[in-house]
Amino acid sequence: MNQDEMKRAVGQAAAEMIRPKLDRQSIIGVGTGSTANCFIDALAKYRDEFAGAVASSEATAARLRQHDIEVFDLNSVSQLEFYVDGADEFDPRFNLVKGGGGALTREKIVAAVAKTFICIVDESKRVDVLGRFPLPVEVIPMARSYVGRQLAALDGQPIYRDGFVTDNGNIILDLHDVEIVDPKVFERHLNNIVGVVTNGLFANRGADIILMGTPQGVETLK
Ligand code: ABF
Repeated sequence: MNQDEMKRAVGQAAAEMIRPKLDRQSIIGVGTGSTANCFIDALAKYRDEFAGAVASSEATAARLRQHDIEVFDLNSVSQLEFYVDGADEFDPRFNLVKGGGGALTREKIVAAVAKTFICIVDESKRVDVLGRFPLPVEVIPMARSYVGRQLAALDGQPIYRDGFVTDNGNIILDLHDVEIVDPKVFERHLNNIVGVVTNGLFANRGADIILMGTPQGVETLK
């Protein structure tokens, strides 16, 4: 399988994994990105078997609606059994870097509500230590320079994602060249910088299950 086929395979595998647990009241948390899109396309085949979805971005909401899947406001939902989303990197402890697509804040909120986070990736996303992929940090626009200086003091190189505005009206600083040896501590540390809305480390709430596409097929990591 090539990379696109691996993405389609893990999207299909995630839909098949959750399908037996769905009923007409079920609402599913759905992530953002090309792999999550494959999940949406696979899920659409079963759209009469569940109530709808909560989307982690405007782009995902649009794709769900194209498939006639109802999109719910998270505030109207008290429980999500599953959140299915991709990632930019994962490590052996299921810590993740996410947010390459800029949807990290809503992704983190939906993941927080879900009981089970199923992460769908191809094997290129696997690393021993997080940090090869630049770590996205969503920042309130007026704090951009201040947060940039704070991030630079951590040894990394923050780079402003020029021209990009998040669904929440904020900007992104991508932190390059950091080796994240203790993801849980680093995630909390970044959250404590005033002006930071969210960072792309999903360590304190990492994945529960990883479906990893390989050329030979889908591996389930638990
Ligand atoms: C989302 O999509 C993100 O958190 C991550 O940045 C990205 C992965 O994209 P893709 O599946 O296109 O590689 O899940």
